[in-house]
Amino acid sequence: MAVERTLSIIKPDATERNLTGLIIARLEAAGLRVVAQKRVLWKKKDARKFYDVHKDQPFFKDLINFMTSGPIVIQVLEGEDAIAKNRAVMGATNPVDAAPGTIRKDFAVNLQRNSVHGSDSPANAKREIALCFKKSEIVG
Ligand code: IDP
Ligand code: MG
Repeated sequence: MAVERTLSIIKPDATERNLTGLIIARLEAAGLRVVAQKRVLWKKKDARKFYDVHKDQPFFKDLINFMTSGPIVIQVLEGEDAIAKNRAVMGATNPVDAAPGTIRKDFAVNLQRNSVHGSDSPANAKREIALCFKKSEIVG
């Protein structure tokens, strides 16, 4: 294991329900450290660029509408094995399949409104962090 960085997003369904602090507490309790953070409202073009990998999926348009429907909190998380650790704390994409005690099991509304995003690989973590933050905005 090595110290890694991963990109996390607290999605509009969670900011709307004022769950930002509860979700960050879960991440910190798991040993992840917030080394960059901002609350923003994405334009459609921002969301399309971020989720470009899903552009051919049937859910793409709905996903873009959802991710631009309200404020999001974007973070860089740092820690041992941070990419896999964050995915474990998040739980499965569909909350119906998520393990007990995970963020998605406890907070997600449904498959789309599933409260959090987390990078799924070192290559995607690097791409997503570079897309969302300047180097000078990340303070470890
Ligand atoms: P992940 O967020 O667990 O990595 P992805 O497959 O990368 O899941 O999908 C990105 C996001 O798109 C999901 O978190 C969810 O918000 C949404 N999504 C994924 N699959 C579906 C679907 O079948 N219907 C509606 N929304 C979906
Ligand atoms: Mg994904």
